[in-house]
Amino acid sequence: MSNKIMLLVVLALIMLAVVSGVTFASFTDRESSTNNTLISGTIDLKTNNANGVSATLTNLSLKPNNSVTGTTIQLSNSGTVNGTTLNISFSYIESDNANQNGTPNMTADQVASVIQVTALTYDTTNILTTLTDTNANGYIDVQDLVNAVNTAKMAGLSGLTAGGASKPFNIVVLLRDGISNDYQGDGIAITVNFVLNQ
Ligand SMILES: [Ca+2]
Ligand SMILES: [Ca+2]
Ligand SMILES: [Ca+2]
Repeated sequence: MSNKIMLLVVLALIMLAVVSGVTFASFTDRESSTNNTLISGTIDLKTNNANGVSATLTNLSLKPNNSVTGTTIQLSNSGTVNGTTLNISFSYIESDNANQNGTPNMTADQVASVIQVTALTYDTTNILTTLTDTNANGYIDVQDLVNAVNTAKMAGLSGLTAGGASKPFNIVVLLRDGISNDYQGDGIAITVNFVLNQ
C-alpha cells in the first residue's frame, strides 16, 4: 500500500513578463517534502545537487521570436531508496507588471498560449514530441503543458536510483513572433513540479 506515495516535490518557478515587447524572465527552484512513514529509508530528490537550490536567470531580455534557454536543472536522488518513476507537471498564475502601458490586461491563459515550448527533455526522453496541442493553435505552448491530457503524458517517466547519476531536465520557451502590443505589461509565473515516486 505504500509504493505509490510521493515523497518529495521540487518546484521550479519561471517568471515571464512582457514589457514593451521585451520579456524579463527569471528562474528559481525550491524543494519541499512530505514524509512517508510506511517505509524505511528516504528518497531525497535534489535539483542541481542541492536541496532548495535557487537558480536564477536574471536580466534576460526576451523579445518576440526570442527564446528563454539555459533552464536545465540536474535531478538526483541522494536518498537510500530508489525512485522508480518521476512525474513532471506544470502550473501557472498571472504575474503582471503594474503598468499595462495603456493596453488591455490579458489573462494568464492568453499569455501562456503565446509562449511556445520549443524544447522539453528529461534524461534521454524528448517529452515535447509526445505532447498534444490541446488548444489547437498549431504549436505546443505553456497553456498546453497544464492540460490534464499532457500532464498524464509526463507521468511515469524514468526514476532516479538512490545515489545514482543525475538526470537533466531542460525546457526552452519562445515568445511567439507577431504578438500584439496588448501583451505589454502581462506575464505569468510558471511552476514546474517534479515528484519522485518510490
Ligand atoms: Ca494580465
Ligand atoms: Ca497549443
Ligand atoms: Ca497588457
